[in-house]
Amino acid sequence: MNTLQALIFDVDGTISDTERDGHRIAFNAAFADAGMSWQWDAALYGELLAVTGGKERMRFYAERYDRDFLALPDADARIKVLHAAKTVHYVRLVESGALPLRPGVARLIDEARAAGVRLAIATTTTPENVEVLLRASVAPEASSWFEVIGAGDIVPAKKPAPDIYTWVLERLNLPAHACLALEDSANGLKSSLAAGIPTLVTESEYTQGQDFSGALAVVPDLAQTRFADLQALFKKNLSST
Ligand code: XBP
Ligand code: MG
Repeated sequence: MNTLQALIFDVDGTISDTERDGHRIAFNAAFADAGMSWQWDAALYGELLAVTGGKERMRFYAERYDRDFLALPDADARIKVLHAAKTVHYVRLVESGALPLRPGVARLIDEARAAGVRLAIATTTTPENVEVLLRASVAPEASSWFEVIGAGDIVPAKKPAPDIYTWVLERLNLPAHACLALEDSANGLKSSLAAGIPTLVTESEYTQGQDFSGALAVVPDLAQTRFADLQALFKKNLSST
């Protein structure tokens, strides 16, 4: 199997810059609705992105900044409720068209489909968030273009653990070396590489300058990356391994 069989896309930061003006706003709206004083500005949110997963991120924040919250007997249940409310806000935001695709993403998806390459998603975000982003920002039927969508709590260990990529590979029934992953963060890259998948990194606003050792290449965005370039990178990597 020496031709590229599948492209596996990360979502947040790779398909769209969703964090600062999407997830962050939705978290803050959920905190305000619950009458809480938590408010995450753009800089603080950058620190919190060290932890993937919204529920895990809230717990990380509380560990650092609000240990009284964590001492509540129902802290975990509260986090779950807050997260569900955050997802409602996020879905509404995406539906409003607030989160456009990053440059080159739509074209690359079209080119890959035209070439008959299989498409999949591996993300730590909640499944509803993926569905709505694909529907609102790619095309109404875009979910059906992705044969496997691995998202959220489907695996207990989120990125940088390899589990979500391994889960997707199993469902695609493909070996890691037949695929190429597209990621934007060091945590995402660690995850895809630990699963054995060659990976191209498109830096995003929060991930510029992170350690991307092991990536096939690092580009500022996908505007100049054609599908043919991905195939060439893939082949070059195969011949060097
Ligand atoms: C990014 C994440 C997610 C989102 C928030 O995932 O870490 O946690 O920030 O989404 P990726 P949830 O880059 O892997 O797409 O609140 O739904 O977890
Ligand atoms: Mg990402």
